[in-house]
Amino acid sequence: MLYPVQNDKRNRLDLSGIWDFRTDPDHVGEAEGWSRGLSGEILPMAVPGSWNEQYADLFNYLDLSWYVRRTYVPSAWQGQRVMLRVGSAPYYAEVYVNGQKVGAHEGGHLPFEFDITDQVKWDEENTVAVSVENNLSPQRVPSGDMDSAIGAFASFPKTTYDFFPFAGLHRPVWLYSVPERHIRDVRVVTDLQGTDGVVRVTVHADAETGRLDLGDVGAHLTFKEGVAEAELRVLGARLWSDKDPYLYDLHVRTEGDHYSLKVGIRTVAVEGGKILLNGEPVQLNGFGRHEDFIASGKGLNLPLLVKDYQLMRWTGANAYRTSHYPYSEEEMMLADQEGFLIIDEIPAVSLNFENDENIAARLRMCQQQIEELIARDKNHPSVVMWCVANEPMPGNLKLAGAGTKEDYQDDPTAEKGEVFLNTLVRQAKDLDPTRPVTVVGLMGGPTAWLAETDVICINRYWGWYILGGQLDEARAGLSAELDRLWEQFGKPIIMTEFGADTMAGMHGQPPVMWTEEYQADYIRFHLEEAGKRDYVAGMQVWNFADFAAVQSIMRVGGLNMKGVFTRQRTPKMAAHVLREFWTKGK
Ligand code: GCB
Repeated sequence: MLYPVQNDKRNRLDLSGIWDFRTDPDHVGEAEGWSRGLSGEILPMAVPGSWNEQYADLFNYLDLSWYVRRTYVPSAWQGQRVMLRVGSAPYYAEVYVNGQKVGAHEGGHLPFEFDITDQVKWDEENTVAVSVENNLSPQRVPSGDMDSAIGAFASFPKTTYDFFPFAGLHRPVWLYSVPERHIRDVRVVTDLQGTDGVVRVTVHADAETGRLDLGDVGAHLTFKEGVAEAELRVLGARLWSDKDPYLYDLHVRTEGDHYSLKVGIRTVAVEGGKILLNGEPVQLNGFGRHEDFIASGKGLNLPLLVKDYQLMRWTGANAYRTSHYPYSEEEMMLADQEGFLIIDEIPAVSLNFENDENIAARLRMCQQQIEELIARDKNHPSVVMWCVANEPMPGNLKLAGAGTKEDYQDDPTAEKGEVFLNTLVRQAKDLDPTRPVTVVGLMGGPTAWLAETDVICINRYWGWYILGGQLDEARAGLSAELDRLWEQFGKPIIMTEFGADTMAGMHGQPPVMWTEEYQADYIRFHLEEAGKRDYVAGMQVWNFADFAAVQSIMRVGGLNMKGVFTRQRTPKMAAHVLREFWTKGK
């Protein structure tokens, strides 16, 4: 799937703005023809945006809702195929044009589109309607409405994770047009030979011939059954990296169509305890994050993106993980431009393996999400790794355990989880053999679940969920565990989460939990221990900023406060500690 562009052959019309909105808790909208227009209690609702943040009354509402907008389609588009594209609509959406259903999509955070050429009216306004619901269910990914989350983790809404399950049209809705005979897909894989960059391009198009141009290098394309391949050699290429994120413009032209995209020439590899970018060891230092902000919720918020990148750079970070779902395409493009190294994650957070019917449903959804994510993000130089699951959960978790086979010998979910996760890892490797694949492991979870991954990614809360308040003991526990994992796997280790909830403005001497001093000391000892170990290939703090959480006794004021910035983006003391470590010598 290609990101829609505006150029000499293609058109794009952004339908972002204020849409008509109405909740449909009784699910009568379809029968009553709401797809042709809403009546009754219509609310103005901003798109992109989460409805939960825009109206206090809708904060906890996750059920069916309708968005409607009217638009002309420019007459200049006649003769082209007209597409309707939705950037993200968690979780299940149905799309209508002029009252006719054109398609449906399941799963949030990834785009989907339909060819609506036959539905378009050229001389009058068209009605676009999208119904969306984000009901929590054990058969969805991520899952919810399960009884497994009890005790301290019981939350409202009843999720299996702690971020708030925002709902709505989170990314722009676009109309776009392409020539009748058009370019359907472009795949770019880059390699290095000496100082030359090799750019292999595969184009899928309804065409006989075409052309590639990248700077002053070009190639002719000859299509066979809709596919053409060519290799471009860039002599003395300027490589893409976190330090110099240089991008070339690649133009693909066929008889009737034109598509262009940015290309970063770079390689990623794993060797022993190192991750190599262009053959040189690189550290992935930064954060786990969330798409989250006041008023916009999980809605695309461009000024926030720019600000967040600037703040991450200020700390010295060069990497982050799209915890716990794919982020917007605009975010990925900014990462290409700004030189961030991304671990790109599907929405598989807190999978469990306890009910065969649910497991089968989740596996299907994870496989769909991997396919859609790789189709969407495959050409971004910033994406250096795929992550197919965050913290899959064994039935009988040994929180502070070593996660050995013996620890889990009586737990049937250990085996089921292994089969499930290995299936996902292999799928991602088959779809994209050019990038490492990982699973982010839960503290105490079975380490066997990580065996097929290329990089050992671990979330650990030494000094928070265990040994809270005891930083010296926590440091010893962390050190021993890191060395044990290195011995077991001999692969690079990234700490993809470590963090301490911290109430901004709360101070203490001695530094006790929740104070800024505690978080600063906690992060300092982690970075010190990581710095002593060559095989640690990155430290990613949980979290970049405080974020909206489900309500529970674990989360003060509805926030997870492990951010080194507040939700409003003011730094806590810990942000300065990161800056001290990560900008040293720069
Ligand atoms: C985790 C999860 C993350 C939570 C975090 C926490 O392990 O991956 O989603 O927010 O812990 O703060 O508890």
